[in-house]
Amino acid sequence: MAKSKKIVLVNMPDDHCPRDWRTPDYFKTATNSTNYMPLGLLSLATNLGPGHDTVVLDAKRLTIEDTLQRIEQEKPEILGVSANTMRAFALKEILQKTSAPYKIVGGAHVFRHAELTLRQGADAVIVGSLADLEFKEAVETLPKGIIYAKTTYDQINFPDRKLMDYKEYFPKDFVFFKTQNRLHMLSSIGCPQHCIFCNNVPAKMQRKSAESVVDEMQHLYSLGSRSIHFLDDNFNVSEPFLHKVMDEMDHRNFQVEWSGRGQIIMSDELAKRLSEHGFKRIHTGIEALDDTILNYFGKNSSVEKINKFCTTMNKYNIDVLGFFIVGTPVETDKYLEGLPEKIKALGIKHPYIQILSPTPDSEYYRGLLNQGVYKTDVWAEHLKNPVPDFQIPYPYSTKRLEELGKYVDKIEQEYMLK
Ligand code: B12
Repeated sequence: MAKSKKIVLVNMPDDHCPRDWRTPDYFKTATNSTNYMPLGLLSLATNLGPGHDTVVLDAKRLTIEDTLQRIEQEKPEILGVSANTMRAFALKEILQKTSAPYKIVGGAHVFRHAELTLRQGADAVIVGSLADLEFKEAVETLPKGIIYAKTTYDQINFPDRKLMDYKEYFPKDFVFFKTQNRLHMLSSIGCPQHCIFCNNVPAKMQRKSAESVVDEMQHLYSLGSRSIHFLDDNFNVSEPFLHKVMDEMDHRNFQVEWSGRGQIIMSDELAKRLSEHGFKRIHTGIEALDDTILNYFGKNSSVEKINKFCTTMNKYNIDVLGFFIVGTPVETDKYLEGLPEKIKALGIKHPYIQILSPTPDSEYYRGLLNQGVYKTDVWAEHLKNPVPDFQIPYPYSTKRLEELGKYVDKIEQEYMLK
């Protein structure tokens, strides 16, 4: 029998992360509203199984200093770090200021920055959308360098929420809507869309089996959750899949309130059945109500499709939380002026408006670089030598950024005070 090891699995603190102007101010104050459980770390811990002393440390709300201290207190033999590119400074600090003899990194960041992560102090990185089997193996063999993961959903168990104090994640503050003990899960990974502002990793779509999806829903229900959110990249790409999930719910006579993050294409038939199965809300990237802007984003969408979608959702009482993006070079003042009324006319209950931001590795950022708006690759420089509170210069005028900030807050407040 292999020797039991002390393992700490940690994600990235938000502390000193790059400033981005995407999130509306009022939303930032409601810190608990996006307090999701760290499913990647929980998945690794679940599939590692017993036999090791594993600690899952959710560092999102900690300072970097506190995170370093907590890691050091645990004295791990293996430190597993989950990283995304917007937290490059925290990642570098953790890699360089902790004393664990073996450090391994996974998550979205290493898809494109594996070598860099090794140079910054990792012993190994695992590249892949699911990496549970490779991690389990690495705990025994302590490999060095880059490992490409091939784990698939049918080889692993869903994350066991009981490995953490899950009640801590029941929402305490509510921004848009109130739910009872809402917890989240994923039924799939990947998205077939190629929107220019997204820095998603190039993942082939993978879905869990319908049985496993309902098993996970029932796991959350058994813990007291009465509202389950599917936080997939795009949960409703496959209608036959969702029908299978609902067949399984029927088969087990299982009912719960649920919601999902998906796209604006949905048949009347699916919407009707979802609504009959307790589905209450869809979170979806509408982005714009103008075909020129939608084309600019590379969205497979149009105002006509959005109208049809909203009509269907309203017909079946499914609330729409619509993400919008303003600040493209192709939008006009007239468009911005008319946008709030158009949102209302569509019956969109919760608009979430963000300002277009050149996130690292996105097509939008690369375009700005090619056009010479940025004279040097500012993200590459930051990732190489990350600094605290990094702020990428706004690609257009600062005055424009201020105007957009006021515009977004005004609309959001009107909606919030409603
Ligand atoms: C849910 C989610 C969130 C949630 C919850 C995060 C949490 N508590 O875990 C919230 C809303 C808080 C969030 C916040 C952010 N997110 Co987010 N998020 C996601 C989302 C949709 C799903 C992640 C997930 O749970 N997957 C399911 C689990 C089981 O898989 P996983 O986490 O990927 O983990 C597996 C593998 O990646 C790997 N792995 C992961 N970590 C590790 C560590 C080790 C040691 C090993 C070996 C393997 C390994 O093994 C895991 C198990 O198989 C992804 C999109 C996606 N499909 O990945 C974006 C995504 C990861 N997020 C992203 C971003 C940009 C952010 C923010 C920076 C946004 C912002 N501007 O603030 C913040 C960062 C917060 C932080 N402190 O780190 C980007 C990252 C892009 C990039 N290239 O780095 C993604 C890809 C979305 C996107 N398209 O832009 N996010």
